[in-house]
Amino acid sequence: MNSNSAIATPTATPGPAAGSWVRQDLSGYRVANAMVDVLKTAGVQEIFGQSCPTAIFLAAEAVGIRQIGYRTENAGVAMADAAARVSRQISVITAQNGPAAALLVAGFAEASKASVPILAIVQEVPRANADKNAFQEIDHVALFGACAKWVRRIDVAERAAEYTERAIRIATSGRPGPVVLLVSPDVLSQSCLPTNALASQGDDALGRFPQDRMVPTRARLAKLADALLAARRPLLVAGGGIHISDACAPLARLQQIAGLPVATTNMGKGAVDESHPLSLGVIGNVMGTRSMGKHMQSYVESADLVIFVGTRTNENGTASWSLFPEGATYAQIDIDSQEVGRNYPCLRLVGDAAATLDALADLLEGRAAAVASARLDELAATFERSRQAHREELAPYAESEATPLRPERIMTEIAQSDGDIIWAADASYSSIWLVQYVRSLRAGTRFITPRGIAGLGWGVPMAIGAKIAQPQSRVICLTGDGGFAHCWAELETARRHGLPVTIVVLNNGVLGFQINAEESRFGTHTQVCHFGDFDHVAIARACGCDGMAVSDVAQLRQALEAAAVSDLPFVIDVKTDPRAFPPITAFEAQLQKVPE
Ligand SMILES: Cc1ncc(C[n+]2csc(CCOP(=O)(O)OP(=O)(O)O)c2C)c(N)n1
Ligand SMILES: [Mg+2]
Repeated sequence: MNSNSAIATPTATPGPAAGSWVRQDLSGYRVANAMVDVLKTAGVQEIFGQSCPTAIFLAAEAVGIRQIGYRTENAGVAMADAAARVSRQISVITAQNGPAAALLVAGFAEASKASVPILAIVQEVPRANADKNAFQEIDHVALFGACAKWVRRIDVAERAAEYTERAIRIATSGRPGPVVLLVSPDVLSQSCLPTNALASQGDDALGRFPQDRMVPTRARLAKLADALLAARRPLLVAGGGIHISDACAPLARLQQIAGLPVATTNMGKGAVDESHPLSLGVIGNVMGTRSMGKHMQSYVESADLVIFVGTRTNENGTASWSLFPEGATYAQIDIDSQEVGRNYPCLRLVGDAAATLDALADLLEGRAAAVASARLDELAATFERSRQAHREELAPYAESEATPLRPERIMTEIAQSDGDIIWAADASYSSIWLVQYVRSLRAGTRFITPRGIAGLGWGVPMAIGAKIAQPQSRVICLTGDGGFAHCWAELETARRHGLPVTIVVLNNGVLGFQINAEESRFGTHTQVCHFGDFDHVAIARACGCDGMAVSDVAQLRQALEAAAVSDLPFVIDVKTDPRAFPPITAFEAQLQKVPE
């Protein structure tokens, strides 16, 4: 044996591993087909992607699943998130291994906190190259560990369909959340046998959520029903879980039967008709000057029974856990047993919000009429006085003609938009202006905001995702100028896919929240909080969209009318007062400091 032949033995050779650029044969039925067939059965109509893993998209196009080609992965995942929230159907996104996968992380964190089911199919490096510093190789399992509900790699071709179905079931059952399937191109192009079509019936069909609707025990429900009858000042706090569970109708029913005052969190906005005499509006850390919450605060602070439904009882929703009275009795309805009792010792009701509220309403039906009408008699007039006081306090701002325009006035104008509207907003002040000053006049109105983790730049892609899920609705999105800059590129995505959303940019020339947060903590702010002059309409036009720059009320009205009939995405760039900030209670002291 000479020395060369020893070197040539396969085990000793470090030379080219198979995989990366090997020509792949996709004829016949392959793993990609098996996975896509499960998606099709799960009702998936579009996949958010950038053509990778290619085998998935070739298989998807063959069965009529369209691809929405995002410009950036982080925007793509926000689109997928909003599409799932609006359609109550799992969304699917794909990404290449490495840097592309990493850009899904923030969006997955949002979806985890907001309980939104998304399936990410992430390309893995070829199996033969794993752990050799293959191109763009990172540890995806560790990467998604903190933000996904479940992560698995598909290694065996015959089990690809099974894993895909399981991923969808896990994402949509219990507390919904995002999941990841890792699969390499070599596995995707392996041959396999078609599996039998999966059962798909009714509202438990694969891909829909909530997958299962559990209810607490009768004893626990009866205990809460009794507490509700006995309470003098009950309060139900509705979180985003009401929308996830499709529980608006059961909530309205319970409110009617029990004469129950209902407030919402930012995420729960739209859960109730805010013109209902027992609706308190949005509460939490936004109960300062000119908020409805300020005028409802005395009721909240004197509640003797607080029922949380589908809310994380997080910092903002509870004003840093200071808002609700210590002496009150608490009950919490949530699908996630780990959320129940997290921050408030309570009567535990682990179950689906819609099914549990319905079961509660059933128990109270016929028993609560006297209590309900007494409460209505006592509280409706009090709440109406609070609303009146709020209207009077807000009017000078909501009706102001001053320029640069006050955001409250901008809200007055956009709230006049008619028709079936899905509202969307970016993080920062935009979502607060929106939920504070555009009223929900129908239980179930959607206000799509990234308040899971409040990432900047989600608003516009969320609007695009909402429009994809419900093209017959008008979508109006509010965003700050800072947040808009995170995602301009997706205007082109919206135009390319024929998605005429209206985007209102609050152009205050500053990172507004950042300034107020720094002023609050340090009495000063740093130099990068101010932008130079900027032309957002030019950006819109460059992307093939339309737009108008606006600096007064008359122009704003014209722009809103033009946007309503435009068949292009339309950007309204509104010069806005940089001194204005929404009623975040913690910023109250700055009202005196900065004269308006
Ligand atoms: C991805 C991300 N980066 C940074 C932040 C921190 N942040 C929160 S609000 C804000 C300022 C936002 O400015 P703009 O979008 O112009 O809205 P404005 O507050 O001026 O209305 C910043 C930097 C964040 N929440 N998310
Ligand atoms: Mg700004």
